[in-house]
Amino acid sequence: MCSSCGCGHDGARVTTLGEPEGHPHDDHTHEGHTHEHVPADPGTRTHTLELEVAVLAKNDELAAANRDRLAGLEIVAVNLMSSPGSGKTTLLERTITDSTRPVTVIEGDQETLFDAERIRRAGARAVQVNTGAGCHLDATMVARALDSLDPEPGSLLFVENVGNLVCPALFDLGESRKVVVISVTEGDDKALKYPHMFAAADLVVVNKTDLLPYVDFDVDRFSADAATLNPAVRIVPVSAKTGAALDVWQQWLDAL
Ligand SMILES: Nc1nc2c(ncn2[C@@H]2O[C@H](COP(=O)(O)OP(=O)(O)O)[C@@H](O)[C@H]2O)c(=O)[nH]1
Ligand SMILES: [Mg+2]
Repeated sequence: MCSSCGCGHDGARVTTLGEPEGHPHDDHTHEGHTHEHVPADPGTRTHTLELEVAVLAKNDELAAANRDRLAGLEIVAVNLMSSPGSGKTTLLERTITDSTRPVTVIEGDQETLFDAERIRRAGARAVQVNTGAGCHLDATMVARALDSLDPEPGSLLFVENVGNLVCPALFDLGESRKVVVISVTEGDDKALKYPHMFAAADLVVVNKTDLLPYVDFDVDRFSADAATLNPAVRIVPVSAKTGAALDVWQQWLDAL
């Protein structure tokens, strides 16, 4: 986790983008500390581990509160995780267009409002959480984002996590399902290299299948590796660009 990888949070920023285009609305930005700062510890490994356990336990408590809050509103929340560039935002743009339920999105990136702006252009409400030096979203950030976003009862909420196949796996956000997106340009060895992420997933989207003729990604090998880590995991190969097999993804979402 973060005290191991060295990332820190000097204060995450939550920015609410207004209504989707055609529905003008004021933007709001809130700044402040949302994450207990874990100082670099030159001392013993034991002390570092104690800090890690304490931070994760606190996060789990806050995630449980998020889960209760979302359940009370009958909102299904999907935590989307991947390396940077695997196609999470592109997949969301298509999903917003195809969804029969209202969709809202919490966008996580270290900097910029780019992805929240893309979501808004696609027709859904979004808030952007900028984590600064942080490499993942945590339950506190999601709680603050929910305060701003105020998603409607019965809607589908996506949390696009910070692009990273490591730390986001450890932080429960209070989501209903965890989805990992991997694109075929990343190599078919990634399940075994990043086992925690794939072991935690309810579903893995293998994106950019339109590029399969040009790369040596073996979908069967990848699926077999993922199954050794997580026998129950569902693998859905799609192309968010061409729309190939997105109906399978949409059906999985509809069944949640
Ligand atoms: N060829 C191809 N490119 C894609 C696909 N999905 C996304 N991309 C491209 O991959 C890049 C990163 O996509 P983005 O959605 O921003 O990824 P994110 O960082 O995971 O949100 C962009 O240039 C997209 O156009 C796909 O299915 N096929
Ligand atoms: Mg993105």
